[in-house]
Amino acid sequence: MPYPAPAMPTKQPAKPPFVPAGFDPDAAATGDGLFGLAIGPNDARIVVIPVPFDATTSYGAGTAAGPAHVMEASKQVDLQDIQFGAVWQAGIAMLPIPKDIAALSKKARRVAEPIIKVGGAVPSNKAKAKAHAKALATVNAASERVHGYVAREAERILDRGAIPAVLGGDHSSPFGLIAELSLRHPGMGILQIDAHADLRDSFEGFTWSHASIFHNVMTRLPGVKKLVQVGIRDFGQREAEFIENSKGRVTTFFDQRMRDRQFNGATWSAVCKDIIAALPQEVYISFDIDGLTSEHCPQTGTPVPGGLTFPEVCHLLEMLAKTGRRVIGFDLCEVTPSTSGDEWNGSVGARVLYKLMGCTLLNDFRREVKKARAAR
Ligand SMILES: [Mn+2]
Repeated sequence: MPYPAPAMPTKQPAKPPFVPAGFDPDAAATGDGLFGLAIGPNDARIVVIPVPFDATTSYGAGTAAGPAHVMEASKQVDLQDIQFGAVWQAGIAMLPIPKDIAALSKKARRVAEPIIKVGGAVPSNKAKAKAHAKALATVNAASERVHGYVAREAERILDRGAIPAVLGGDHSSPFGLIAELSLRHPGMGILQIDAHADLRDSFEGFTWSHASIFHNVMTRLPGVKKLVQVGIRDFGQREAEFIENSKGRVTTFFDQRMRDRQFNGATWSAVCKDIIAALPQEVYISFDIDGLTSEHCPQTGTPVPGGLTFPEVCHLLEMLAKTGRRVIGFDLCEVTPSTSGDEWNGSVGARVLYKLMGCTLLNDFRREVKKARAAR
């Protein structure tokens, strides 16, 4: 192990922590913010941009409700973390869920549905083909509006010196954030945890499909040097070719191949070491909840057998933080409330979100301490 085993990390922040007067982290949540905290976005170290948008999900719509669902479930998460300590003390907040984006999602989805139904096939009838093209343009324009909203908010958060995150929404949600970060951190890498490669060159005609996010990222954002995919178990021929032809810019840890190594005696730690070694110093984490095994996300848009367990992901995140990698931002996407009204999907999502924050903040604090020491 390249790092010493951690002591119980009870005092994470080295800087004066944000602790509201009289706040008891062990009491039932009283604040109406994320994780029951009552801190505003202007004071938070991590600010979450909620994106209630899912115009193009192939089947099982509903991830537009993800931000509200995760927010609700987050109030039940206990705030002391065995791996990352008192993560909340750094200051965590989420922007209000934008009603206009939620309305736009509904509208775009209505327009997209007939196209999704026929798998994007262009009708042979001339008039119908024209309507089809018009519908595609409407949905693409809606997606671009979402990217604009996310990029603008990300810019504001970054200008303040805080760390931005996106809570989707479908997996197209974070494009504006990744774009903004790629301008400020050229050479950055992305750690993608996902069941799907998401490397399609548009899907069903939608330029900004959830299934195309990393095709768009890798072809449009030259500041992104590297994409490392983990848990992939659903991909097409052209996606495989894209990986092959990427000249090492995309490294994919296919779920089956990771398991094969473990079946032959490799430890999960050894696999994680290779995943992390493929990443540059500055890392963005893109977390599609369907990267986990499907019992963690029974309601997600496109569940696939296989996948990572929660402790495996936590181990990977802790190892990543302890190699000193800098996490510059992250997203969590595709969390979908169950139709029966139980909180399971949101509860898993909220816990993944807290771990992503812990992983991000661990080195953030160390850097702050270093900076403070250097200044003395
Ligand atoms: Mn995905």
